[in-house]
Amino acid sequence: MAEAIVQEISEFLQKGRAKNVKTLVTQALEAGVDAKEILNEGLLAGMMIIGGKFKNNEVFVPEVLVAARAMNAGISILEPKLIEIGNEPIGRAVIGTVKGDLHDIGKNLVVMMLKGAGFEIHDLGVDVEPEVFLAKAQEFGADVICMSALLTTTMPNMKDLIDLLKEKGLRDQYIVMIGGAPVNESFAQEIGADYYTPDAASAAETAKQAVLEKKTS
Ligand code: B1M
Repeated sequence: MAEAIVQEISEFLQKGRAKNVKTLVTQALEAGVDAKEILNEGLLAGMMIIGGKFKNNEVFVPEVLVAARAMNAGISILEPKLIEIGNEPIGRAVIGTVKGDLHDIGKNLVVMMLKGAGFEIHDLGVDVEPEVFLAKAQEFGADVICMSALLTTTMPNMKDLIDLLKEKGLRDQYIVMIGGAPVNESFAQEIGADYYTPDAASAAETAKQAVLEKKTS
């Protein structure tokens, strides 16, 4: 039963049928299917298939866009199940997709997981300039700055924020975390980020640990 319904979710997502995805995700939750299974085996699996077809020119931007909308529709139903916030935030984080980059699905997942880990989040959206990351981090008293990038052409914009922090003498004030499909550990080291994590769940786990360590050091 669970396998059949998540498979159907994946198929409707690939067709960009947001309404069907919403209905099926709701039904799957009601039937007791685990929210993480719906996310990983249904929504993310469907998006991976679309990504592969996009790469091979079997589908084009409009198809990817409607699939992304269907993905976000499914995520909106799952969100309350994936988030269990405590009373006091364990830390504050600002997050955004870097300048020039409009991909936000992965970033939105990181937002969800950070909320679930007990963070107060200020989501700056997409196409965020380094100066805006810094201004908002200062305004909200952030402990962590999270940057996401999905394009090899926008990855270098992550370094611009780190350089800006150094220039202003503020580098030690913030934990800087980066992620996104083209990003990796060696890139993080090269640009001087504090942490790279490959997925949303490990981003939340790492952020929590890093903030607790900083507060007790
Ligand atoms: Co775009 N796109 N896209 N796209 N798109 C990619 C990224 C691409 C790899 C497709 C491909 O060629 N196979 C390719 C990039 C190639 C490259 O740079 N090497 C690409 C391209 C080329 C483009 C355009 C240039 C296409 C065009 O216009 N000709 C254009 C650029 C627009 C722009 O940003 N300026 C473009 C546009 C779009 C759409 C708007 C149509 C749409 C985005 C819709 C949206 O986000 N609202 C879109 C999509 C959906 C994709 C693919 C198919 C899927 C991305 C996605 O959402 N994945 C993608 C192919 C792919 O990645 N397989 C592709 C699911 C998501 C959950 O994964 O974001 O990786 P991801 O997040 C993961 C981890 O990376 C991690 O956590 C998540 C999992 O838990 N993570 C973090 C993410 N951020 C993190 C931050 C962290 C830690 C972990 O710490 C802070």
